[in-house]
Amino acid sequence: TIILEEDSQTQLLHMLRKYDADAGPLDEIKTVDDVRAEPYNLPAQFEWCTCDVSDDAVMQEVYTLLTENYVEDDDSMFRFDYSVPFLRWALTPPEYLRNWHLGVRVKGGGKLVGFITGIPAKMRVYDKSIQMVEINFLCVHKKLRSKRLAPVLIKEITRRVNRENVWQAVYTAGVVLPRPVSECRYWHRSLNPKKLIEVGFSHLGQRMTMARTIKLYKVPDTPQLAGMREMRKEDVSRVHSLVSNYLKKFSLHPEFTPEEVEHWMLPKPGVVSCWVRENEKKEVTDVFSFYSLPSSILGNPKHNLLRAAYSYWNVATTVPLQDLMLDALSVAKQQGFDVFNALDIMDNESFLKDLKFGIGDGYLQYYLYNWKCPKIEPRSIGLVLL
Ligand code: MYA
Ligand code: JJ1
Repeated sequence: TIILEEDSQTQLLHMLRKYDADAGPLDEIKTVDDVRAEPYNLPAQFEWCTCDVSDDAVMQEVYTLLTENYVEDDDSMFRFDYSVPFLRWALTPPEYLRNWHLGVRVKGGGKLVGFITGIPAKMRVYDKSIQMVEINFLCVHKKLRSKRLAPVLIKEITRRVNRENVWQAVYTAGVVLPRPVSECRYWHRSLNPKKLIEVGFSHLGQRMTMARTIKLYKVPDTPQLAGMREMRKEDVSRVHSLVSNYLKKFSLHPEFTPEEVEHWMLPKPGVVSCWVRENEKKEVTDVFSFYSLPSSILGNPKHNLLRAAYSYWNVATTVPLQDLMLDALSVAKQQGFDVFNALDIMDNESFLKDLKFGIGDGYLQYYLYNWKCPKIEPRSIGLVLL
């Protein structure tokens, strides 16, 4: 027990109240009945659709829209190429809503030209747990840009989410929009430097030859830590504890159920990899994971796909995080990835430089919708969106 003098007590109360006042919803409090029941109007040539992710033909249309029109780097050299199995995984966590997979088509069930998605997630922001939606995959066909279709997609997904009594959202974007909660940066670890240089993803360093560069980026062929193996179904409960306990120290983080950990972390070939470290007593003590998000290489005669692994949920309790992540690099290299990407969030700073990651030219801005709170440093972000 700490005993405080009266004016210290007053001061502390004042600080706590001020801290509390810095956090909360921005909009007036509404109920589901205050939210309009009908979809918003689209320009006359378009109609809304709910994209059924269990339908292969629909997924092929979503895949084509995104592969041809989704996020590119600043110099339009690369464009994200989310695979169909990846998109299915990303859109169907426990308790997902069909209704939150929103498309815009040319009237009469024509071509898919717009898309935005929401999935449910419980988020901790500082000292509050909030039921939120994670918004992702906002996309308008290149031929329909700057016609203000995006704001209509955002309004309609907001309506559909509000109708489920959810009033806060979290999302990320490469661009700066009103009020990021955090500004994070991408770092990249070359695994196949020759290809990365050939496609303009990276450049030969000064006073470096190709042979020296290849040697510089070599990683072990197999994990070096004792007891590393792929995560299995029976590890879910333990991995849930490890990840949940770890994430508590970050100001913004998801609060997973065991079912969500199973969904997001059990290995899915070509989608998500997850390895655990098991000790002699068969206890799981550490875990790393990464997901597969290739990019199309635009206009290169020799290569058309950049295979990128993205750092996901990693927890080290018995070894330095750096040693665990070296094993992640080895596994990614063995799986044929050209590059391993990570953000400067969570404890990633502790290994980025030593493991020869280099800073990228891309930023990732984190946003909260209808939630006011103090800014968060990248190292206090405990959230990775796909
Ligand atoms: S981030 C990934 C976004 N997608 C891409 O970057 C793919 C390539 N680009 C495109 O497909 C289009 O350029 C998009 C804009 C669709 C991005 N987030 O229709 P417009 C604003 C939010 O004429 P277009 C992700 O998926 C812009 O400032 N707003 O423009 C998370 C302007 O607004 P204002 C954006 O270029 C998405 C307006 O759109 C973004 O044809 C989170 C212009 O509209 C952006 N990334 O289409 C969405 N980019 O006039 C918000 C531009 O105000 C969710 N704009 O300046 C909010 C929470 C909703 C749920 C709430 C529930 C409670
Ligand atoms: O991949 C990215 N940048 C690369 C390629 C740059 C090509 C020219 N613009 C980059 N490469 C340098 C790596 C090098 C490796 C050896 C060591 C030194 C460094 O920097 C960037 C991220 O850095 N990616 C993008 O710009 C893609 C968009 C990112 C925003 C994502 C928004 C997601 C929204 C969905 O929620």
